[in-house]
Amino acid sequence: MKIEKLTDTISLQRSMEQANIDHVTTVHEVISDVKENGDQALFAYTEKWDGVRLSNLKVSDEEMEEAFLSFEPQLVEDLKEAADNIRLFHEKQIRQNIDLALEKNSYIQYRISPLDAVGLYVPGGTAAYPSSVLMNAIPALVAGVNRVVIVSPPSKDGKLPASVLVAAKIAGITEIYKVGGAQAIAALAYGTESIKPVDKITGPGNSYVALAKREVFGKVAIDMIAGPSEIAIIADDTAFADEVAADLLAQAEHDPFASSVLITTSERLAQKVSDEVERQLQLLPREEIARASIENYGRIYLAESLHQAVKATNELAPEHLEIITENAKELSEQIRHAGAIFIGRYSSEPVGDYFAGTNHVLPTNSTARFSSGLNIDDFVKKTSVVYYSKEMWQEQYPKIARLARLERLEGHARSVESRSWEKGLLND
Ligand code: HSO
Ligand code: ZN
Repeated sequence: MKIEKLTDTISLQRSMEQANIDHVTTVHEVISDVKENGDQALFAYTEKWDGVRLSNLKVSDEEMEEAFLSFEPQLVEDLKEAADNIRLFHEKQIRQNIDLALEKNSYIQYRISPLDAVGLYVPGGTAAYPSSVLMNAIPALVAGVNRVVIVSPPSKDGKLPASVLVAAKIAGITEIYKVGGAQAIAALAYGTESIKPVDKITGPGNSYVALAKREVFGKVAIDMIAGPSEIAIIADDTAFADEVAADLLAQAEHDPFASSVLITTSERLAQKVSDEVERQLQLLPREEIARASIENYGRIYLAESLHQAVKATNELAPEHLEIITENAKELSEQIRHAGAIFIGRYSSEPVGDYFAGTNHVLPTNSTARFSSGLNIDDFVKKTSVVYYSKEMWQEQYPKIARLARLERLEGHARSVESRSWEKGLLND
């Protein structure tokens, strides 16, 4: 791994593939087709792109049962425990309505209510992560969303991975459709004969899915469009090189565009981690992906002090930050910008990816400066409420009328004043 001296800033900006114009056109056509032809279009695209002619999109109870029977019982237990941890942490995020009593028996309120329906996209192939099913589905259900559905592309045998079905059931979802790509996003946004539309679509996907989510945004809400995963690790002389190297590789194996950086005050650690990454790379099943990621977007930075390391990290605003230093807890308090922070040697990122209960859908590409990981607020909306009594209105309406006339909106002024008008026959 390349070792550099830490200057003031680090950038993880990766030149992502430019949105392919052909893809944009295809996605637009697919969406129009699904809007017009509903299920028929879904079946046709599934045959064309997933290589299977289905007669039914919805996953049946029998398929669900079959998935459970084929699954190792210990893994069911592990997923259940992870789900319980995620549920607990997200339940704590639930916020109370605001009810503000004003003078003269009046009040204003903020009523928080869940979205009615949410669709979760689960990618196919090796990226069909059951952990991501839990991370997306559980916050929605905890928020009180009534209908949470999953769409995911079937494999050639017309099935979805057992791990996805088992995780869905554990999370509490049973409405699952075997359809993927832009056609699935179109179905969720506009509805078809078998899939009723939803209000928000979350979950990762390939470039077609990302483009489709962008196109339907406005008709429905979407979550963030996440970039490739990132980790920054701040470590001092107390860290073990083999552990730090393993943590960097855990991120690198996600994606050739993933980025893993170590910021350390220890020259000795820097050198050892660099050697250790190479040694461990050769033993990693996903060596090819991880090697590409490390070569292109992996760096070790030598910092003059932990203070400099913290400063650079705050500017970087990484998706994940591990702190493996002597005073890790105290140091973590100086971090203002990171999607998630992992403190100390026993809290490596996979603890959060899978199990601790915090969410693993996190802001990438320095967007942690202004945004948060997936949470309860992503699945609720707030409605403000006003109640003014007659006495309150009487006291306040001249001010409101004056403010309206300041904006030359006479109609607004008359609206508040009209309550004082002499009423004619209509009101008798
Ligand atoms: N580190 C990924 C999430 C994940 N890891 C899923 C394993 N499975 C993005 O935060
Ligand atoms: Zn991960």
